Amino acid sequence: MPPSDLPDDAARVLSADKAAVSRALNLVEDRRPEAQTAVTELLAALKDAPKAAGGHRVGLTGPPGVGKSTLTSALARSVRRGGRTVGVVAIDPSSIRSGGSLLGDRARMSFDPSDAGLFVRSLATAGEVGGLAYAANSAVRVLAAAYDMVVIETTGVGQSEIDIMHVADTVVLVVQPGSGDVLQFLKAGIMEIPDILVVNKADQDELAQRAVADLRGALQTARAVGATGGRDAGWEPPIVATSATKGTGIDELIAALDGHRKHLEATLATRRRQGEVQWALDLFTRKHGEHGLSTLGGAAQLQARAERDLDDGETPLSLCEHLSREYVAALGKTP
Ligand SMILES: Nc1nc2c(ncn2[C@@H]2O[C@H](COP(=O)(O)OP(=O)(O)OP(=O)(O)O)[C@@H](O)[C@H]2O)c(=O)[nH]1
Ligand SMILES: [Mg+2]
Repeated sequence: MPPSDLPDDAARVLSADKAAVSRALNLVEDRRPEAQTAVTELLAALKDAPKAAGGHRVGLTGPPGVGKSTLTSALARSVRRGGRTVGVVAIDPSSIRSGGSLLGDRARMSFDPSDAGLFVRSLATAGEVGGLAYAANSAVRVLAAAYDMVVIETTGVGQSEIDIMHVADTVVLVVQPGSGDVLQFLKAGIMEIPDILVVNKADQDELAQRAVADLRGALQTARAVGATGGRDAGWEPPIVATSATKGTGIDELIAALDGHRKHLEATLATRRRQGEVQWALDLFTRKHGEHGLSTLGGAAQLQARAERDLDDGETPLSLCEHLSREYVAALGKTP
């Protein structure tokens, strides 16, 4: 679709107009029904954005305070120097927005505001159930239409790590030396194996090399047990030591990211499609529960249906709306 046929805002997002991207993310954050309808329309218009297909969606996750935001700043600066444009969104499940600023903002990133090829925003989700997934999915699609690389930062190991998997092509888990809990999670199969592991603060602690070795061990155990398996068998997750504050290891991280993106080339479309199916069904299930699923034929049937409908041009948000209407209609028919 040529830009002139698109709604104004979508065309502006495609041309990486910062004000338009910012407005779009304001809508994503706004949980009122009319805003959500507008997001659905916008995402439908951005669905086949030319930038999105060739771009890279990177999810950066890890425990609080390990240096994710500092690392994101360093990464974005390096990627920009290489010529690619970057959109960053930090999703903070614990914060709310007030008077335009984010209360309890944990992003703490420093960027050159005059750089047109770099966009950075925090998104509040105020701890709503499904809020992180909704915000992450929508924000990533907006940014992917405008920038070559999209980085999503989320804090926490657990649900946010699972949610981020559905939206990111590459999941990076950031830890710091001495973070034994993450090792335990990996070993016990509580956590999916990320695509890339980063040991940050490698400057601070002479134990950084030890941490890399420990992680390698935990990874081997996790893979041997095969509990969560990682997302694809043919990829050996690299472990990169970085210092976000000193800027060391950033080139290695970029090489690892580019390596993974290249590795995904053949399966990327399928991976993104699976993420969309999962998102559509998650949204529906969060609204209507197991009863919703079973009323419309069960998980397997809905999964197949979601794949077909998304191929036919639905977006995850519009599909969820259609399913909800069908569910309500079905309820009306049962005595
Ligand atoms: N020595 C050292 N300190 C670092 C490094 N990276 C980050 N820090 C410091 O660690 C603290 C937390 O950094 P953030 O980037 O805010 O960490 P975060 O993971 O984004 O934190 P949350 O978003 O709150 O989970 C700050 O004081 C940083 O200056 C590093 O490589 N070395
Ligand atoms: Mg942060």
